[in-house]
Amino acid sequence: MLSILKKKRCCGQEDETQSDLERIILVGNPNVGKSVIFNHFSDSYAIVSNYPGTTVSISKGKGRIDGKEYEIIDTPGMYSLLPITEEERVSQSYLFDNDPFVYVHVVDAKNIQRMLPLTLQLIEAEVPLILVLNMMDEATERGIEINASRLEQELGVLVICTTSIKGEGLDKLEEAISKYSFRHVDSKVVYSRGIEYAIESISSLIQDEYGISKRALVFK
Ligand SMILES: Nc1nc2c(ncn2[C@@H]2O[C@H](COP(=O)(O)OP(=O)(O)OP(=O)(O)O)[C@@H](O)[C@H]2O)c(=O)[nH]1
Ligand SMILES: [Mg+2]
Repeated sequence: MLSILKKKRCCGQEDETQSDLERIILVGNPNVGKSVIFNHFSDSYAIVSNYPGTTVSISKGKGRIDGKEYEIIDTPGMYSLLPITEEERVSQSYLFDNDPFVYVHVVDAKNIQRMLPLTLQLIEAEVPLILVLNMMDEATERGIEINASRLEQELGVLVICTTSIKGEGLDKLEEAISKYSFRHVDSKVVYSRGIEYAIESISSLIQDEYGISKRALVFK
């Protein structure tokens, strides 16, 4: 099960498919608008290729935000950090990759309740994160109101509302990315004393550094 886990690479160890640019990685459930956002940010030279050893395609492109160039990666949809499908395994492998600048976690605002479990897992993994509530047009049509600033306070991560097919909110997302700096956020899910004790005990046995927190690794 841990076969897809990669230890954090040490400085100087480069893989030829990686550029020196800071990377923005789009993650989230299937069909939430990740690729629409990818197409907005990435230039016309985006490359679609199969993830090594799989038939799962990954799009990589470059994009300029506030004068700075980034590599942007569009991952296949995933429901959970406990992967079942090959697509989820591939998406998850990006979570263990070396230090992306930020993960942009895109969710479908009209189905926010179904989406937030993955958000909580990403917070638990202590990865750099911006949460994008996309498809706000459809949420609004359905009379769903979301207090984004309250959600931001509760979760401790930046929350940006977008309707990506109309380009709405993408300027705010650009601004959030350009000003982003990582801030540690404690896990929002606290288990019973026994489970927390087990998490603590197992974490203390993990010596190496991975792309996600030891707490999240324990669950895997
Ligand atoms: N109404 C509305 N539709 C959107 C919005 N963003 C994306 N869509 C539509 O939602 C569908 C899915 O968008 P994609 O960008 O392909 O979604 P994805 O997250 O990349 O999906 P997977 O690659 O399957 O994981 C498309 O038909 C988009 O046109 C939005 O803000 N509002
Ligand atoms: Mg897509």
